[in-house]
Amino acid sequence: MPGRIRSAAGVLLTCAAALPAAGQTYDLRSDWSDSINPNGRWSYREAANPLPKVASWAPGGWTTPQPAWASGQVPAIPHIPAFLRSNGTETFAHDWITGDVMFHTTDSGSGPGLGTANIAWTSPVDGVITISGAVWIGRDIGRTQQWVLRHNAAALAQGIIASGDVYSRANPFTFAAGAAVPAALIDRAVSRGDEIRLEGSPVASPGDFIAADFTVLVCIGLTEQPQSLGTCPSGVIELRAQGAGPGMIAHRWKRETMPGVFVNIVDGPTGTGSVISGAMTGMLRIEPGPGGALSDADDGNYACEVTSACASLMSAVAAVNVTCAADLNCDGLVDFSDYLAFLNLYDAQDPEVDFNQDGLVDFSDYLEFLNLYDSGC
Ligand SMILES: [Ca+2]
Ligand SMILES: [Ca+2]
Ligand SMILES: [Ca+2]
Repeated sequence: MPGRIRSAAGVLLTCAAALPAAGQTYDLRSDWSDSINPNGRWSYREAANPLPKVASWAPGGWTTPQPAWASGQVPAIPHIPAFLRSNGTETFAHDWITGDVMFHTTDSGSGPGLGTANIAWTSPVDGVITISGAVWIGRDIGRTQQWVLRHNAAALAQGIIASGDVYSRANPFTFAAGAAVPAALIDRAVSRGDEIRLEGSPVASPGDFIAADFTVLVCIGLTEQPQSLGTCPSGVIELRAQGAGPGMIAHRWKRETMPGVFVNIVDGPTGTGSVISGAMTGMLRIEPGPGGALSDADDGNYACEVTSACASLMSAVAAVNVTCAADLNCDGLVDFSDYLAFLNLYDAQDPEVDFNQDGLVDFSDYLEFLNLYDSGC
């Protein structure tokens, strides 16, 4: 069921030509990998450095070693920071259960101290996300820790977790409770490549284990944006956009008819020599119709509105320019390479350069070409 509209230019649509969406909930716990880091959108790091795998990591009192992303093997220095998803074999007192994710913060006494331990999620979309999660002290031996949730450099939420505080696995310190503006975690705009990052570090004491839940829901986004392009009258215009989010994803291509006004495109002949297809899919195609061609009538700004079960979003705007017959190599530009192409075709008496269509390739075609060439189409 379509929900909120995410763009001033957007008009919410129901659309029959919907595609199934990939899973768009990213959960630190269920996405966890003991085999690769970065792991899809997640990485387990010290500062910007993803940590290597240590197959059998086990601090004192931890009877059964288990896999970790860590600076090194215990008891060697360094062995911290370390990130793990518990296999449930720890024998010291702790406040996590099998399957929970926890990390030991940077501690220069046991590690290189290269920076803050952090779990980063990197956005695959330009779009809108909702962030949720919580932290608590995973092991309480009196070491106070602080945590910060960031979007790139900006702090969204933060807090202190300490011995004897109210926080525990049963009552964790939620991101929302530590947020300066809790609503900023909901329907938050992100760009592809942005990081949402949970950082943990010691406060005037050694590092220790912070246990964490961390989930990012992509409400609506675009993993692919349409790109501006130019082509010649015999060419084909292909614009791509790929929506992402929960539920079925609908794609709806639009064209700007007045500044800022985008109107739905429909499949079929345009009436100016071209034919449109894919107007309700991830790829819009405009090509010459039977006996026709692309023309300046196809020039313009195009965009795709994508709609998930959660919201709608307008893509970036792609500018399309159809050139003229002087663009002989059909790359959307009229330049010296077209001039050379003309000379070759002229020498070969190729009918493609019979610009005045009199059945001959001669000097008058050269003059026609020069006129088009000088105009730049
Ligand atoms: Ca044009
Ligand atoms: Ca060209
Ligand atoms: Ca001619």
